[in-house]
This record gives sequence, structure tokens and C-alpha cells, in this order.
Amino acid sequence: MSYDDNNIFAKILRGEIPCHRVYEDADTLAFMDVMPQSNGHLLVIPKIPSRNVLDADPAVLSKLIPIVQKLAKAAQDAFEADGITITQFNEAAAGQTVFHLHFHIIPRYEAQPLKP
Ligand code: DGP
Repeated sequence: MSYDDNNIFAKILRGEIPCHRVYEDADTLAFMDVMPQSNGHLLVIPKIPSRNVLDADPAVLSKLIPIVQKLAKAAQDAFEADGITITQFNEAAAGQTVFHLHFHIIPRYEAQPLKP
């Protein structure tokens, strides 16, 4: 599968559509998810075009994962979460809907238990 630069996150990276950004460095952008699964749901993406983990350069992943960890800890503190779910989907069959590599950071709360 190839990378299509008309995807929504590519447009966010080009500044063509807005986002609520919470972190940015030379390689990475993080912003709030517009369809949050919980209070504080963030998305973390590399700036380099990658469709998902399956086609990503390992060097990109090695920069991205420590940022995901850092932002998961920050989200846990900032949103007073009891736990954090980190998810990442590869291809439509696995639930991917936006075809630019991204990690979800989803704060979880004991008062809002996950459905079985
Ligand atoms: P998925 O590809 O299923 O891993 O999830 C894509 C996520 O992207 C989904 O939780 C909703 C979010 N999303 C879709 N469009 C936009 C958008 O325009 N802005 C933001 N901030 N998030 C978006």
C-alpha cells in the first residue's frame, strides 16, 4: 500500500486544516483527537510520510516511541487519568481510517470503566 498525501493528517501537517496542537518538534506533531474516546485523547504523528507501522522507517519509529511515552505520562498527569491506553492501527481491516501513521493516547478513568 502506498502513501496518499491527501489524507487528513497530511493536510494538518501542511497547515491546510486546523488542529489543537499540544506538542511539536522537528520530527513529530501531537494534537487532540476530534472524536475523543475519553477526556484528553491525543494523536501523535511523525512529520515524515508513513502510511502506518508496516511501512515506517525504523529510524522514524525510534524517534516517535519516546515521544509517545513522554506524552502518555504528561496526559496522565494533565488529565488526572487512572490509566492510559495506547493504540495504533494498520490498514482498514485493523481499524485504521486515516492513512498517516499515528498513535492514540487515550486517558482512562476508573469512574468510566471500559466496556467488556
Ligand atoms: P484511526 O485511523 O482509526 O486509528 O483513527 C483516526 C483518528 O483520527 C480518529 O480517532 C479520529 C481522528 N480524526 C479524524 N479526522 C480528524 C481531524 O480532522 N482532526 C483531528 N484532530 N482528528 C481527526
